[in-house]
Amino acid sequence: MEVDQQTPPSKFPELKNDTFLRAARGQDTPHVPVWCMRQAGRYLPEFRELRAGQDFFTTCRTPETCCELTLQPLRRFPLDAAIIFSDILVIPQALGMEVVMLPGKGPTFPEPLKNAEDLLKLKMNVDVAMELGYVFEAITLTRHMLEGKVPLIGFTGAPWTLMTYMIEGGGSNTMSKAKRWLYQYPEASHSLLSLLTDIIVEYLVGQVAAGAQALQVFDSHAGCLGPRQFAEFSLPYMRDIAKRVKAKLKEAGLEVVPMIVFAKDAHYALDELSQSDYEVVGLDWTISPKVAREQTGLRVTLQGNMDPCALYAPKEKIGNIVKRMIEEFGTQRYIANLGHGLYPDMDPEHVGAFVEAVHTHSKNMNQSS
Ligand code: 1CP
Repeated sequence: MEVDQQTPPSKFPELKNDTFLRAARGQDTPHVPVWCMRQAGRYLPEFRELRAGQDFFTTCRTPETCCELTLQPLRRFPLDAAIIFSDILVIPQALGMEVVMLPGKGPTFPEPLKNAEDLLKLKMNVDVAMELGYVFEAITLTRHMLEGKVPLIGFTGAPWTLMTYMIEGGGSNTMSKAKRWLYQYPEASHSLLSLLTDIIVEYLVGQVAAGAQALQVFDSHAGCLGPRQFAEFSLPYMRDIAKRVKAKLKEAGLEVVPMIVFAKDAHYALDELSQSDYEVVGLDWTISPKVAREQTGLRVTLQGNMDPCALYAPKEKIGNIVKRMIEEFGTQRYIANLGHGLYPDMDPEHVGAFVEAVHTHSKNMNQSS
């Protein structure tokens, strides 16, 4: 399908299922909406087939393939939202860093940042539309091809999580190289986090202009920071992102879309996160829904948080786990999800059982209340 990039958002097909957006905005829903982090992923045979032999970041730069990968899980499961297929590491690439995907090893930076002087190697005035326009194209195309079935979520990595990859050069258990910067080069760390924040703000506004109907900020590596370091090196930037994105959307006459913050393992910051400009707070599985609700009240919608590994349970058991989870969260101001992404060895049928159980149990609970 030919898509004119100039098509104004009003020309997008009408949304048929707004359950996810209603929940995100704190409105009542007839059932609990559900989606899964990493729903477009290697656990699906059709995903592996389409990706076979193609370089990961080449895929990310091919809007037609991103669109197809985004749609694949929706053909199998009655999910209530789609998330654009892309990766958080496209931002370090836009800053001029090389990132390659090594089979069996994951994303790798051949030349990670080593010391404060290395910041000079980064591009300072990134033209976001030029460097990341391929993501915007993928979003616009996908929004059309979704035909209004469900809303499309755009996303970004949070400044701190992106900083960890840029310094560690890839995945890490301790994040000790990146954390070393916080103690040895606090000023340079703040410069890098500010630079990332500026790009992220523009990138997220661009995603909404292109057709994203909600935005999620992934601070996947928040957990290696303690409360003090999170308060200094992550939270202010996360807050700034939500505030500035919303102001810019208003200024540009674009829809002010709901925003989700997912700061994995940062339970100590739940209260503060629920008082920032995010409508939805995503939770990992290591916090009980009751405790999370007590800390956030009804200020925000909560999203999460089934242990992804619960999908290894027999299908019949998944229903019980889901039922208990919804009972604890309640059926309103709640978006069901996993506490982190799906793993490649998960059985798609079990993912289907999870999605179905959320709909069935939440409808039953709504009817009997
Ligand atoms: O070849 C492949 O298919 C590699 C697997 C893969 C996939 C499917 C990677 C490499 N990225 C993605 C897509 C992706 N990444 C999405 C797509 C949309 C969806 O969710 O369906 C999203 C939202 C991401 C975001 C992302 N990338 C995060 C944040 C979420 C999280 O998992 O915490 C992170 C940390 C990354 C980095 C990354 N990209 C890929 C891998 C294997 C990793 C993790 C590397 C590591 O830290 O070890």
